[in-house]
Amino acid sequence: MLIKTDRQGFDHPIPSEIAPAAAYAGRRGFLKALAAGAGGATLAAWAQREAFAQVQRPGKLAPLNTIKSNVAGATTVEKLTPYLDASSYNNYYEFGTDKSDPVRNAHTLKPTPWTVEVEGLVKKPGKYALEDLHKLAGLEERIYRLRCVEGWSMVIPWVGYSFATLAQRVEPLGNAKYVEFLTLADPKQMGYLNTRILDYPYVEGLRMDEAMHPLTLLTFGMYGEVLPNQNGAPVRIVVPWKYGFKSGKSIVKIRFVEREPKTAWNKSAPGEYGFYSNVNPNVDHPRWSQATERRIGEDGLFAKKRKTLMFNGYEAQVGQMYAGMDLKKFY
Ligand SMILES: Nc1nc2c(c(=O)[nH]1)N[C@H]1C(S)=C(S)[C@@H](COP(=O)(O)O)O[C@H]1N2
Ligand SMILES: [Mo]
Repeated sequence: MLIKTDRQGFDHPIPSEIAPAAAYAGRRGFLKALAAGAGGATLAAWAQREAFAQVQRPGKLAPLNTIKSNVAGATTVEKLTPYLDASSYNNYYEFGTDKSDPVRNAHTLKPTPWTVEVEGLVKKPGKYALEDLHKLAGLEERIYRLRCVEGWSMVIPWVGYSFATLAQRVEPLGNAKYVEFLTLADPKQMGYLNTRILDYPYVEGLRMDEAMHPLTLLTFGMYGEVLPNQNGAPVRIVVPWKYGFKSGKSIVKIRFVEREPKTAWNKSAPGEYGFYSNVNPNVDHPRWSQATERRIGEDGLFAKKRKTLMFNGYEAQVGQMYAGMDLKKFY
C-alpha cells in the first residue's frame, strides 16, 4: 500500500492484478492466454478456471463444530467472495508485496506446531498451544466484509470466536488499556523480511474496548477450513470495522499494555495510517478517496464502484465506542 504506486498512484485492480491467478497458474498458461489476445476481463476469467485446481486447500478444521454467529448483526447477507479470490489476492508483505505473492510464497510457513504467548498486564499470563486455543470456545462462522485501505473489499466467512473469550481467561488488570498483537517474523519461514518497507514483526493493536468487542474475532479458519498460510495461518485477528491492515496474520504474541502500541503501518507512514483506522468514507487517505470500493471477484474492472459504508457497515454495533471522538483527528 505505501510503496505500491502503480501508474494510477495507488494499488487497485488493474488488469495485471485482477488476474493474480495467472501468476501462479504457470508461465506457459499465462503466455498462452496472452497469445490468445485475452483482454483483462477475459484473462481474469480464464485465469480463475485454469488456476482453480492449483490453489492448495489446507483442509478441514478438526473437529469443526461451527455454529452460525450469535453476534447480532455480524453476519452480512452479501454474496461471498469466491474462495479462489480470497486465497490468491492477498496482502502479506512478509511473503512479498504483490497481491499474487503470498499464495506463491507462503508455503514456507509452518503453521504447526504453534504457540501463542499471552503476556503483559494480566493476572494469568501463559502460553497456549494452538490446539488448546481451538478448544477454548465453540467455533463460529462469521461472515464479515473485509475492506482494505487500498480501496477493495471482499466478503469472507471466517471461523473463530470472539477475542474477548481469550482475554477473559487471562484476566486483564485494571491498567491494561490496549492490546498489542505481534505476528511471526522468522526469516527461515518468510522470504521477504528484509524489504525495509515495514519494521518486523508486524505489530497491530486495539484499544481495550475494541479488543473486547464481540465482533473482534480470533480467527482460525475460513470457508469451513483452516486458514491457508497466505491468509494468516494458523491464527489471526479479524476486526471487520477497521481497514484490513489492523487484522494481523499469524499471531505469536498478545500483550496487554498501558500505552497505545506502535503499529507497523503507523511507524512506516504516520501521516497515512493512524492507530484507529476505522473504515470511514468521509476521511480520505492523503493520496486517494475512501468513499468507494471495488468488490474483488465480483465487480468487473469497469463496473461502477460500491459506496464504502461507515465503519464498513458495522456502525450499529461499534459506533458507540467512538462517540464524541474526532474521527478526522483519530484516523
Ligand atoms: N502479518 C501481516 N498481517 C497482515 C498483513 C501483512 O502484510 N502482514 N496485511 C494486512 C492487510 S493490508 C490486509 S488488507 C489483510 C488482508 O487479509 P487477507 O489476505 O486474508 O484478505 O491482512 C492484513 N494483515
Ligand atoms: Mo490492506
